Amino acid sequence: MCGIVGAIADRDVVPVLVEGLKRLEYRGYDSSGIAVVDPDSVRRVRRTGRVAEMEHAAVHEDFHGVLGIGHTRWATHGGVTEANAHPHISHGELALVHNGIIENHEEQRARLTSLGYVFESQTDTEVIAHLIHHHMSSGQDLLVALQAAVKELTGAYALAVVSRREPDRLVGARMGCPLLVGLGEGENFLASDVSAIISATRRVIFLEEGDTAEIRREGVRVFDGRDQQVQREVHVSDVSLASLELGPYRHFMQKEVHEQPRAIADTVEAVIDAGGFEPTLFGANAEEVLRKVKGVQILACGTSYYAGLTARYWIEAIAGLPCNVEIASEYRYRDAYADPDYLVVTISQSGETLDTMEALKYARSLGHAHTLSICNVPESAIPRASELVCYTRAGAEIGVASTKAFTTQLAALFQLTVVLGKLHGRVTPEQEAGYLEQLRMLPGSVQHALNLEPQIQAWAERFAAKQNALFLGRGLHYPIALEGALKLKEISYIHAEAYPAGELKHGPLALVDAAMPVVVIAPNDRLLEKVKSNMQEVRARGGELFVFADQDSNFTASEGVHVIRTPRHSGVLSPVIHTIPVQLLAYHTALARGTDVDKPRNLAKSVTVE
Ligand code: F1P
Repeated sequence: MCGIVGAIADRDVVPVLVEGLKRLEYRGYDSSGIAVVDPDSVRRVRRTGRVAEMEHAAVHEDFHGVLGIGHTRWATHGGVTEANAHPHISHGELALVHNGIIENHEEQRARLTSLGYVFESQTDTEVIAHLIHHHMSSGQDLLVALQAAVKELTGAYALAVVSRREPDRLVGARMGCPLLVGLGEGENFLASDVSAIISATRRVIFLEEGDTAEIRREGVRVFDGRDQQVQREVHVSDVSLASLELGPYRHFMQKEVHEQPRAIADTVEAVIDAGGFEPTLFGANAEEVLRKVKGVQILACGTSYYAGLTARYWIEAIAGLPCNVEIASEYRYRDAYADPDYLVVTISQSGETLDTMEALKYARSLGHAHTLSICNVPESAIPRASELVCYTRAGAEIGVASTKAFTTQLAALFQLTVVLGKLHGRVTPEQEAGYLEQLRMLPGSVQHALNLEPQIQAWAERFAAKQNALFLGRGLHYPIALEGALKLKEISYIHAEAYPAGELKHGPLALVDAAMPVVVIAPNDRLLEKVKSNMQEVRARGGELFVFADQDSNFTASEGVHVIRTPRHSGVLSPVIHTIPVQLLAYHTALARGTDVDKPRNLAKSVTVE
C-alpha cells in the first residue's frame, strides 16, 4: 500500500525521490507527491494517477532541493484527490508523509480545529502535520515535537517529516508500519521499503516499534519509545536490482511466473544441500519447539491463505498432526479456542499484512507460545515478531498478484511438513529420501509446466470474452482451484469462483450453461474418478470444460472438453505444478483484455490496513 521515501544530501534529491516512488509503485497506490524544503519555503507537487504524471509536473515546475520527502498514497480516509494526496503541509512550515491509519484522528481533528487549525483534506494524516506544528509553536524543535505528537496518536504509522525551520534534518517515526533508515556517503535516507533506496545504498537500519529517528547528511540518531537514544544494528540488504527491473519481460507478473523454477530451487537449496529435512531450517531452537507441538494453526490472508489450505492436507497426511487454517482477519476477532501446544504458523509474502500481524498478536494473547513465520521479506514485521522463521527465497515480487511467492510458500510448507513428520515419528528415513527426491525434481517439473504456455495462451483468447468462470478441484487441488479463480478475478476482472468439485451439485451447477467455462484441476490421484463424474455433470448441462490434467490422468479432448496435460505426475507436490497453468491462464486472459496486469485496480501488494 502507501510508500515513503525521504532523502537529505548535497545533491538534488528530487530524482532520488522520484526513482524511489517508482520502485514503490508495485505496492499499489492511487496518488503521489513530493515536498522539498529550504529555509525560505516548503514546496510540494502532488498528482492523482501514476508517479510519472507527478514527475512530469515536478519537471515542469522546475522542482529541486537537497532535502525532501515523497509518498505514494492508497486511499483510505478520503477519496482519491490531489488535496488528500501526501505530503501534507502545516502552515507552510512543515511537510509530512504517513503510512498507516490514525484511529483517534477525529478527536485530534476536533481539538486542533478548536485551536484554530484549518484542514484542507479529509485524511487522518493532516492531523499529524498540525499536531507537530502545534508542538513546534510552543518552542519545541522538530524531533521533540514529533516525539511529543506521536504519544498523542493511537493507530499505526510510519512518518517522515521535514521543516523549513530545520533544513538540515529529516525526522521519522514508526509504529505498526515498517520504516527504515538508509545510510549513504554524506547523504542519508528514510524509506518504507528497501527497494525505494536500493540504487543509493544497501546499508539499512530497520526501525523498531515506537522508534523515532533523526537523519542528517553526516549521521543518524535513533531513539526508542521512551526517547532514549539507542544503537540499532546495520544490515546490508541483499535485494537485487535485477529483481526490481523488468528485463526482457512485458510485465513483472510474467517475469515472476517464469522465475519460479529458480525461486523454488533457491528456497529448497538448504534441504537439498543438507541431504535431508533438518529442523534448523526454521531456527536454531526449532527442534525443541517442533518436537513438542501437538498441532498446527495456520493464519494468513489471500493467496497465502490458499498456501495454508494446501499445507493442511500435507500436515495431516504426512506429519499426522491436526491442522487448522483460518483467514487472519476472521481469527483476530473471534473468541477462538486456543491450545497452547499448537504451533501458530503465519504465512505472508510481504511480512506486513496488518490482519496477519494482528492475528499473530492475538494468538499470543490467547496463550500460544510457539509461532513460526513463513515470509519472503527478511526483517519484515511478522517474522520479527515470530519465534521461528523460514524465509522463502523468491526474490522481490513486484506484481501485485502473488505468483512465485505462493509456490515458494508451498515449498517451505512442504519442508515444514516433513520436518514435523520426522520429529513426530511419522516419516521414515526411506520416506524422507523419497520426499527429498521429489523436491529435487520440483524446479524441473515447474519448468516443464511453463512450457505449456502457448497452449494456455490459446485458451486465454477464449476466456477473454467471458463474464464468469468456475474452477473445480478436489483434495490437494481444491486450494489450487481457489488460487486459479483468485488470480483470474484479480487481474482480468472476470468474476471467478472455485468449488471443491463434490460441491457442484449443492449449488454452483445452477450457474452452468454454454456461456460458463469450467476449469478443472484433474491430476491422476485417488479422487480422479470422482472428478470425472463431476465433469460429466457439467457437460450434461452444456458447460464447456477446460481441464488441466497430468500424463497419467488419461483424458482425451472431445466436443466441449479441452485438455492440457502437464508433462509429469508429481505425487504429493502436484499442487505446485498445477499452480503454473492457472497463473498463466490468468496472465494471458488479462493480457487479452488489456488490463493493468501488474497493478490491478483497487489492489495493493502490502495490505497494511484492515
Ligand atoms: C496477502 C495478499 C496477497 C495478494 C496481494 C494482497 O499478502 O492477499 O496474497 O497477492 O498482494 O495481499 P501477504 O500477507 O502474503 O503479504
